[in-house]
Amino acid sequence: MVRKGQPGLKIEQIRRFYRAGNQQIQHSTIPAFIEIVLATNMLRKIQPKSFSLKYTFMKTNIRQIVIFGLIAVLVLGGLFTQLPACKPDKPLPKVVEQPTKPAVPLVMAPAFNADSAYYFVKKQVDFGPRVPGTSAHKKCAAWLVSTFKRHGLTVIEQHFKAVAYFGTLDAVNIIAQYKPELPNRIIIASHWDSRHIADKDTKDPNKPILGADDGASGVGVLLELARMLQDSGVNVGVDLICFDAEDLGKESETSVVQQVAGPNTEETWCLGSQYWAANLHKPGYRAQFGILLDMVGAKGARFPYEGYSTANASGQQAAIWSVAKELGLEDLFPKRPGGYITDDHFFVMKGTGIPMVDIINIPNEKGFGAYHHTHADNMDIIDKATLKGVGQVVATMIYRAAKPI
Ligand code: 1BN
Ligand code: ZN
Repeated sequence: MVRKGQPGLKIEQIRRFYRAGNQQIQHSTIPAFIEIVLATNMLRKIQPKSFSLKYTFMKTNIRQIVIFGLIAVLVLGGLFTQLPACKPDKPLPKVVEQPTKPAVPLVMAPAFNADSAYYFVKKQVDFGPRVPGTSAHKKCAAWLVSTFKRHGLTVIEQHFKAVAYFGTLDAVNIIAQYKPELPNRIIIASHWDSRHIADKDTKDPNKPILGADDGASGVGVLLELARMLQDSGVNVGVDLICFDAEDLGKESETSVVQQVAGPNTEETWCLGSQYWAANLHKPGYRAQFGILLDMVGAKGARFPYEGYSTANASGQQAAIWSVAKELGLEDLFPKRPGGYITDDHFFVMKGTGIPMVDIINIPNEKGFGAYHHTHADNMDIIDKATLKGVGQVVATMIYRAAKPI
């Protein structure tokens, strides 16, 4: 019990008094200097308002005088040691400010090289339309396999028959594995085929398209990631999967960007990912999560939240968009819903339960860009800045999925 006017108060007693006065001061929040101020305040505070200074002084015993004196010496001493620094003729010591470090530093990936990614996109387009069953398709597959191998990856070619709505075609999924021995794995995927028709074009709608964005852009990013990974030593298994026969589907009567998931022709699309999900390249294969890249290189691209990803891989989607924000890419990756797209990630999630996020260009509420499934999908619409933004975000996700060694 602390009584007012009690001589020789200890700090703990003062604290108790403050608590009793409902001031809720915690021990850990009181540094030594404040203790002294508190003590001085307390000594002042404990004097009844009606007492004169003289009267109070007379009542104070020697112990109080000693304590008061000590406090005065400490406070004034502290002040005087600071004062010389304020003299104009004495130069201030150079203060080197230390940046405040976060408790756990965030892992950053090396710079993603968009010039190199662009070169890889162009190389694919130079083969011509890569429609399953054609010679351009075969030649491009051989080049993809040799390029991944050249970058030190272990490649599996998964050949299958793609049963399209208009016939059966030879197709191949290409799985390029970085550190195939590691159990902790992630998938970065894209489709590598291009559409057999330009069904949204007024000119030559029955001819196949080059698919610079719709096909080659995603694979261009995968190839550059392979080049980055080869000497990185980054401690996570990465499967760079090029799905075939994604774009042989039958266009439905409704919008391609369905605002609600609906019935129809969805299983005529994404034949490669459907095959892979039913015939995993390794029995019992698992991955932490996957990222699908589809149309990731066009000028003016926007990557909003794709609906199936939000519904089934919301945590991973939020993580990707938060990396984008951290990298100053919130314009490219707006946090708005973009509708539901029946893309390869849909079949991967349906068949394996591995959460997978689709990064896909949906530039406005009308849906895909005007070039989509037309002959305008050529190198003219490819923008290195878009490749760079997507590549840097995905590279960061890979580096952050790695376990510290
Ligand atoms: C994406 C790009 N897709 C094809 N080219 C997949 C898709 C399938 C999109 C059906 C909409 C509907
Ligand atoms: Zn397409």
